[in-house]
Amino acid sequence: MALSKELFDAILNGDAKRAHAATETALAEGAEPMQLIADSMVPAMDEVGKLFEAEEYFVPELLLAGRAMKSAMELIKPLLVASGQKMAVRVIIGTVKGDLHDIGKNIVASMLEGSGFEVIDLGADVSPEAFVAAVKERQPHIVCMSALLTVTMPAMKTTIDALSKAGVRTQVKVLLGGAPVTSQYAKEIGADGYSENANGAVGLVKSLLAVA
Ligand code: B12
Repeated sequence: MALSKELFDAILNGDAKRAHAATETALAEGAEPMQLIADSMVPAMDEVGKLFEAEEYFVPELLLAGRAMKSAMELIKPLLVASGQKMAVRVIIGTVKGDLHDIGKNIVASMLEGSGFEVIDLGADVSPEAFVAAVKERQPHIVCMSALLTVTMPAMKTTIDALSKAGVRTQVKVLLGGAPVTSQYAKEIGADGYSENANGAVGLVKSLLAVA
């Protein structure tokens, strides 16, 4: 049973308690954590986005849906993380400056952790300077950036430029993601890779670093 209609409805209606309970039930019934994300949670957020575009939902509804998504992730994240064995690969991840969307970034972070990578999550609204400081201090192999707004996408380029200026760009591979980002854009601004989802992010890290 992949799709939990109850979880989908709970997120769509911004009901965090119901989302938590629906997740518990679905997991107890044997649903795979990743499939719950792909078949119930992400489609629910897509629907929320459509309702926002149609001006049936407004920012408060987006916030409530985001909270419902997070309360479901509280149960799912430990399961994703537990499935991995630690590898000597360090990843820094953050949502770029000016952008507060962190749900997708959090899923990517959990999936990477679940695949055994060490993940340092800088949070949302991360300035280029903060990315540079973290790279210097933590010496990661990979830097992942997320952006959900077309107006914050340029901060990805500013961050890559800041990494170059600080002399650390060649030490790391830079991966991009987030709904408005494309592989074309990633190429244009000099990133090393792009993926449209969290599974792809794991594959990209593995292929870029040639780990099994
Ligand atoms: C929830 C939400 C919010 C919440 C965010 C809560 C939170 N903590 O994240 C709140 C209410 C804060 C919010 C605010 C705003 N939002 Co908003 N929001 C959304 C909504 C409905 C869902 C986003 C989401 O979580 N999707 C689910 C996740 C799982 O998907 P995802 O983020 O795309 O991530 C996946 C992939 O992209 C990928 N990925 C993501 N990051 C990365 C990184 C890497 C490295 C890789 C490889 C992959 C990867 O993997 C993820 C998992 O598969 C979207 C609509 C939509 N359908 O996307 C609008 C949307 C993004 N918001 C929008 C807007 C306009 C705003 C506001 C400007 C509204 C306002 N007037 O105030 C503000 C901006 C605030 C700010 N400065 O950031 C627009 C953006 C339009 C645009 N193109 O620029 C959208 C598209 C809605 C719309 N249709 O108009 N929002």
